[in-house]
Amino acid sequence: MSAMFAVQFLSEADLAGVADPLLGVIAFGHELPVGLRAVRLDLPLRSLATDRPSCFEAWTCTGPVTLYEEQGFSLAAGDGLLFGAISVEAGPEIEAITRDLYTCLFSVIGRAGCPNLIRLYNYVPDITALQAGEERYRLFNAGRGTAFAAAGIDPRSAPAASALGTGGSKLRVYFLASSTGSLRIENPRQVSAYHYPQAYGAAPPLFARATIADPEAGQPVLLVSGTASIVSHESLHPGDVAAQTDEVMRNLHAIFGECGAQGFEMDEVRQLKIYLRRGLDRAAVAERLETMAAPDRMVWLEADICRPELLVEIEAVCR
Ligand code: 3EB
Repeated sequence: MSAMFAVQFLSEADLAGVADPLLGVIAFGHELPVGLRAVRLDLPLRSLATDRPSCFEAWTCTGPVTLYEEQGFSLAAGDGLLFGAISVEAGPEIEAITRDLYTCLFSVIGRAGCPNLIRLYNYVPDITALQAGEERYRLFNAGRGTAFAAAGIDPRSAPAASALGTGGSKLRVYFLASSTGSLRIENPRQVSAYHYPQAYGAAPPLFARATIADPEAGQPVLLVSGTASIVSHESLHPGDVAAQTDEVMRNLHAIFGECGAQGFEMDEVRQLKIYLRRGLDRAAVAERLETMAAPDRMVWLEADICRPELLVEIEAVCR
């Protein structure tokens, strides 16, 4: 049985009427509706979509869903899929907290029979602040790396991911995993994250540029990682949000171009999440995106990007 899932942005009214079983619902800076039977996660990020009263990210599947909790995670299992979310106080011990969180995550997905991660989302408080002389994002990477190594997981099998700053004091992570395998896509314009040089920290970030879930099935889905203005391993166009956006678009085109026979097209994007360090840049960035996706398929969020010089990061889901 191949896993079938979908993700879409919904208003509160649409969420109440959604037909397929919910795995999880993510709220960006809004209160989550009461009585939702799903994994629920609040992300304290400022939503920049002033023209939309409420907007939630809804993950659905086709079969019945079982909700449960384990090792601090809220979990939804169904259809050979496992959706999970966790929030933990981060504090100064961000490296150890991240290591322990990921160690629990690997244990939880293994016990559920869904060891194949499809997508990971990481939100780190004060992500670019210094902690005892080291950037907190680098400490996060160290903790994540230790947990991957301890679980015996090959860095090249890490799934698509995002890592952004967030308000509040908690480290928030959510994920989708499956019982079946998925395909990892790299970007020929960029050094693979797990091969970044030590200049970006002793432990490299662990993620693929994209995952294709269910490449064998009739309905493959492309999940593109947070994509920034990075070529090779270097940040380009510091201080120039328009040029950074154009560079992000070139990276997205390159990633889509790697999907070969699956034939994903950028005009098929069903979900586009745009993170801006400065909310004021929205108009300048929107102009560069042109008609990449209909407005109801886009969410604009104010968030710190993991390198201080980066002003914009974009992630996408296709089909
Ligand atoms: C980059 O390409 C930009 O640490 O999980 C993007 C997606 C980024 C995921 C992560 C980091 C991560 O290096 C930052």
